[in-house]
Amino acid sequence: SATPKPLPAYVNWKDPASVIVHSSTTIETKRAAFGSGVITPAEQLYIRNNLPAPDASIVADRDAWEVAIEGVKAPRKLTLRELKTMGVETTAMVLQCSGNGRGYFPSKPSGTPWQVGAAGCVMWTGVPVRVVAEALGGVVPGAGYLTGTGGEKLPEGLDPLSIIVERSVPAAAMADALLAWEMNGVPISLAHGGPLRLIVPGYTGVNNIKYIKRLAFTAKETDAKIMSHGYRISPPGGKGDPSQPSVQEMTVKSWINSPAPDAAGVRAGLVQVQGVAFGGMNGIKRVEVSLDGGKTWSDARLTGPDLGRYAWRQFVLPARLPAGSHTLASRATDTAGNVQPEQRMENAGGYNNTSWADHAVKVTVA
Ligand code: MSS
Repeated sequence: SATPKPLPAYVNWKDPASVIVHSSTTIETKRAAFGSGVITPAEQLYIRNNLPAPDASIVADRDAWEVAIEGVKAPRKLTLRELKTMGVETTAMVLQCSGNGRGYFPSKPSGTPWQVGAAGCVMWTGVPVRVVAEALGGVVPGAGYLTGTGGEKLPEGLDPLSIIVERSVPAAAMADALLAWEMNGVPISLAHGGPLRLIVPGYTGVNNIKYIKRLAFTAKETDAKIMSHGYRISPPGGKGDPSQPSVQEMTVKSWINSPAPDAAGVRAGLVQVQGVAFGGMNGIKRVEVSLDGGKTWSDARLTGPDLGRYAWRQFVLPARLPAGSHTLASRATDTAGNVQPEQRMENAGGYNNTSWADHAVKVTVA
């Protein structure tokens, strides 16, 4: 196999042994590197940047960072220093790229062929967006969307709408959204969106705008291409357009991390089959594990602390595995009764893959 690509400078603090560097802007956590703690350490967390990360100077004086709040009765710019005085909340959330699992689409959609590792469970601290809106007089009537704009410097000579990272989510998502300045208890790194990031719990990665410089309550979705044509659920072979659903709320999903596929040294006898499960907008009610490729299932036990409905849960099934090869699969059910499907939903972009069959693990036991 080819020599692994080195970590780019802005993330040279990540653990090279834990990640797969697809490119300088797409870095995945290895399946075998997800540990047994609920929270994914920053050193292992995946990276997805649609544009190169801004200059590190933007995190030199974090408290001076400004975000423009629009679509409220009294619109104005707020500094991070001011935001910190307005309120504080901490939420554990699965951050997952919309294209996580794309690598299992046989159609090989363009885009990074992520397996399971464009996801992590992360703790965010910031001020609730609804508190900020209230402090500025409340949202103007008729604003159906919450639109966030990334703070990247845009290359000159291009139509800004064709390149800007700007996304709209239904205004209802404001209920649990944060303007966050801490990740896992420390100031958010530049790579993960510091000094300030919009966090929309339960929504796919792209809706969580890094280095946010504008947060607007708007009547319409933004016309930015990343919203209008990108990240749409298009029919196989088709192109994205605004009439198609956008990637927004995540749905129930799970996968096994241990034993990892092709793990060396799995011995016949008792094996602790472990993984993670999350419901997107809902908590997890149940995880089943199959040791025979999905023919029969047993209830796994949820382990570790429950950090709320947006976090993932860990599960374990102690299993006696004889020598030979085995296909291990997991299937989660959320608190609303939604069951993780066997099949992926085919789409041109390779988004939202929750198929338990695609995520099954083949292991050889000696
Ligand atoms: N933000 C900004 N500003 N920019 C960019 O590029 N990207 C997206 C998000 N946000 C961006 C943003 C995506 S797309 C994702 S996933 C995420 O982010 C990631 O994160 P991290 O931290 O991990 O890197 Mo897909 O759906």
